[in-house]
Amino acid sequence: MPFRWARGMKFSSLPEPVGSTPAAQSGMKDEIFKKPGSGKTPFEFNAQVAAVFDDMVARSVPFYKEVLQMSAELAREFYQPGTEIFDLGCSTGALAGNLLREFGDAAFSYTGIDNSADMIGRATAGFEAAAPRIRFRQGDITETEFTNASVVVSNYTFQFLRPLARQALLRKIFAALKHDGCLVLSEKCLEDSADVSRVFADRYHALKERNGYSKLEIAEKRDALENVLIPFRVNENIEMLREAGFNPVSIFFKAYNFASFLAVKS
Ligand code: GEK
Repeated sequence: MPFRWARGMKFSSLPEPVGSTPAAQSGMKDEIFKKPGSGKTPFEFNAQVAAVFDDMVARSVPFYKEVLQMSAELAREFYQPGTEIFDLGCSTGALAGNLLREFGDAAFSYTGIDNSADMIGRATAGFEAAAPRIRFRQGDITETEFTNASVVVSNYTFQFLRPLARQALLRKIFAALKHDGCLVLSEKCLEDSADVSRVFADRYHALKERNGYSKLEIAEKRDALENVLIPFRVNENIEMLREAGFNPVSIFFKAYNFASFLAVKS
């Protein structure tokens, strides 16, 4: 039987420029790892990080704004009226801006969840005018409950969860999703080949340099992320998604060591 979403392509109007949140407009530059030794303390999503987060993520994640836009387009494609879009690890809520543009006047309901009070504070302040379509709540995504979802987005957040917690969360997401609903998952990944992983990591660091980070900043941040950001291999992510029950599972975007997956509950 054909899927509801496979019946035909919907053409939405051309999107406006993407990925700009009120926090991004504050223009705070990420200079957290400028000092030698600043990477000795393990990375945390605290007030200092939240204040510069939009600049940090835009300069650190390849094609970040494009991935946000694609996530919003996929959300529009799979959204079922009367259900919820959940954004797990929403940070400052950038995806909400893309969703508002993508849905236009169409009804939808979005909840962004993050366990960092500083991130949620910024997200809530930035999207006050968009309530009640857009809501945020503070919570640990491995513990908080979510139901009645047709779309779950989790961009660059599973990588911060304890490896053992990831499969259980995928099962919980699968259970929360309506039939024909989807999960959009983006992650920093490793390849099956350690050599290729090294090449991709080098290319990634070159991209960060082009985006204005010094070699020292890149090295300090890498130290701070040691044992905090734990990437899985691309194929491990796919296996986990399948194990949770998703089918089909597709990669909709990939750039070196960053990949975005579309996983459908069919
Ligand atoms: C974006 N998706 O802009 N529960 C809830 N939140 C968590 C947890 C947890 N257990 N662990 C980490 N976080 C966003 C970017 S950032 C990615 C996501 C990055 C939150 C954490 O507080 C942070 O806000 C987010 O996950 C990861 O598209 O910094 O590379």
